[in-house]
Amino acid sequence: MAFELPDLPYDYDALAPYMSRETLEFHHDKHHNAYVTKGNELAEAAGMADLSLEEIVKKSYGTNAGLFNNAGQHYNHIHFWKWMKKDGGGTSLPGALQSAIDSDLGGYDKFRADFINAGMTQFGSGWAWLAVKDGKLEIMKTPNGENPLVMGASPILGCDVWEHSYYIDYRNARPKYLEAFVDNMINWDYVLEMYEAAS
Ligand code: MN3
Repeated sequence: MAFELPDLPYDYDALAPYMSRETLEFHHDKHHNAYVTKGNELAEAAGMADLSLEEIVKKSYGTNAGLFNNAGQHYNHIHFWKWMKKDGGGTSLPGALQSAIDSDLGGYDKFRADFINAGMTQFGSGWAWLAVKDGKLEIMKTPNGENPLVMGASPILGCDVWEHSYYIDYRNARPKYLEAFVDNMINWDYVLEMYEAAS
């Protein structure tokens, strides 16, 4: 199944001032689009074009770095756009997620600190994650295009910490971007949807 660039689920101005139109135009229209184009070429060349995206991500991991990087980033960005919304973030979590964060991660404040810290300490490009592994929530971080799927876990929330995600709006201040992501942009309803699908 060929990769396709999805439309953003909101207007390009929707996330301002936390994430600008300019960032979304470059990040979605240029960066994500490049993963789609290159991923399709490489999936075709590898004879994997008929597999699902998740199958391609898992099958190419460790065996076809070029395909994996592009397919992984396509998967990550499809969800990344939906993990954000206008007036998102903050502490009003759906009940099921609040309970799981309380029991598995020591409560919201600890989740917030640990998630931001995962993003801050990912050296170079990569992602900070909230994932379900063996029925429990875990905070993870990965380099480049990797994600929890290749660690036997299901991602339910991810924050892109490649510089292309924040350099226009925050320059080098990655912690400020991570704080804005958690406090003002997370779409907890979509996190809940992925949590329920993973549980
Ligand atoms: Mn990106």
